[in-house]
Amino acid sequence: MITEIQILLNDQIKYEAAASMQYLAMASWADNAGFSGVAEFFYAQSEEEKAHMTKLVKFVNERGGIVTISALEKPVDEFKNLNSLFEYFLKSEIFVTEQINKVIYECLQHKDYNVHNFMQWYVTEQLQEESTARTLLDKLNIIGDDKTGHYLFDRDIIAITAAVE
Ligand code: OFO
Repeated sequence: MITEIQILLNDQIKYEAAASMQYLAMASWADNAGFSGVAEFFYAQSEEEKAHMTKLVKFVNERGGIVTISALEKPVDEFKNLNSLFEYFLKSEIFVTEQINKVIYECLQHKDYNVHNFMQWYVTEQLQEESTARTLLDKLNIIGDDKTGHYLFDRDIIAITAAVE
């Protein structure tokens, strides 16, 4: 495996792991704040990111590359309210998309069409996750500070998410 690509894929493994831990922290925040629907949403997101990480680890190993598991920074675990929680979600997803674009760019530079092809799955996934994050944030912006609105958002988040996907 081309060294530059291997470095980027190992970075990506770290970003997916960091996203998993970040969403776990967000799930826990929501759980504590009494938003059980939002908590379930982020527990599930955390599991998804872990699966994305493992998929990359397996791919690098299958291709004869060397996987490096990096230490992670402590995730952000304090949020002012639901809006700031979902703003952070969107910000995290945008960051991951940018990193995936870097991998894709590098694959094209090195004509590594195998990794390029593998990464298309992540491109599609990011598109969907960013769209989910934007839809949920739009809804929260409409709700504003209304407590009843937050209650209903928490109750309906799984249904809203299913509608986006
Ligand atoms: Fe790994 O899917 Fe988003 O970040």
